Amino acid sequence: MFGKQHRTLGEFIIANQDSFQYSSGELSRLLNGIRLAAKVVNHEVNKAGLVDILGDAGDTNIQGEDQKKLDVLANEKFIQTLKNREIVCGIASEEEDDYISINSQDEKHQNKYIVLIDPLDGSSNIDVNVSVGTIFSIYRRVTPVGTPVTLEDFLQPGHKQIAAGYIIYGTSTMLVYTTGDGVNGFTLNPALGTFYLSHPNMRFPENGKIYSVNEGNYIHFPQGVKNYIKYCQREEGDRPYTSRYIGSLVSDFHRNMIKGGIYMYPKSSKASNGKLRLLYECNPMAFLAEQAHGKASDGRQRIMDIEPTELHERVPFFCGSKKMVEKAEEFMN
Ligand code: P6P
Repeated sequence: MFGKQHRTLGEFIIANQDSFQYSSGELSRLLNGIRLAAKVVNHEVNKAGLVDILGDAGDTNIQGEDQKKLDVLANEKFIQTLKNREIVCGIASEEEDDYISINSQDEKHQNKYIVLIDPLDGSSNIDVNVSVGTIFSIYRRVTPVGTPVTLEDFLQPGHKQIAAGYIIYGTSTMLVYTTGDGVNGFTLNPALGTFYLSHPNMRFPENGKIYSVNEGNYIHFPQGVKNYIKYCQREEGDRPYTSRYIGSLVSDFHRNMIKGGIYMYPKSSKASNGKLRLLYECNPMAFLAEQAHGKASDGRQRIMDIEPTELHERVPFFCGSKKMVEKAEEFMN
């Protein structure tokens, strides 16, 4: 085990920046900014359990500071890090009604990237000590460099992404991302504050035996979704499958990518477009899924082909092992 020296995230980013068609070092600086913010949020998430010391959200902690909800804090940390490092020209976040335009004071730093983030997905799980995650999606701006960003820069289809990834604050903290050349996973060594390449070239098994859906919504699902769920439960061939649903997209996705499986958040009579957000949940996870030889659709079309119309629009989401997503699509069409 002392033979192969695992590469650190920093070394990996530098080693791969030359192979990246837009390589100008700016994307590396952007990914390094995300790496730093991930460590800061990881620190906050991991001490969240000390409520009596930290004080619950809305209270003041023993230092007399206003205790922030962790998703608000995570949002502030990512935005602050990306602003301070003058790396991007715009940010959109689940926690912000509108996008944030960052006009560089220094004309040589006319940044060309924008970032969309879900700073702390699954944050309702924090109070019960279940893993949560951060999801990020990176595009090149489409409006002229040097001018303030517009909504058009954010409403790009997912296939225009140049990078995407997530941080999972679980039993260990991992950063998993792609720049379009496969998916690689890095595990944080908290003692050193360094991410090491632990899961090179991650791939969804083509098929799997795990399905992830909130079955509490079963009676509200379209008939095709109900039929697929009953298909998963029938004793035939390689079925019944196992049902695993954590309530954190990043955790369910991560487990399914390693073991094989499908994650579903369908539309229902309660939510006509489902719950998940296209721009900063479904598109980045779809980019990762396809780069890991999996599939991501809204039940009919490829997620990354959807032309967005609103910053916070929701879409139905079926994502994971290719053959499982295809089987689910069969039942729905
Ligand atoms: P429900 C968390 O709020 C989230 O966006 C995903 O991380 C998770 O998979 C889903 O919603 C859980 O939603 O309605 O099943 O509780």
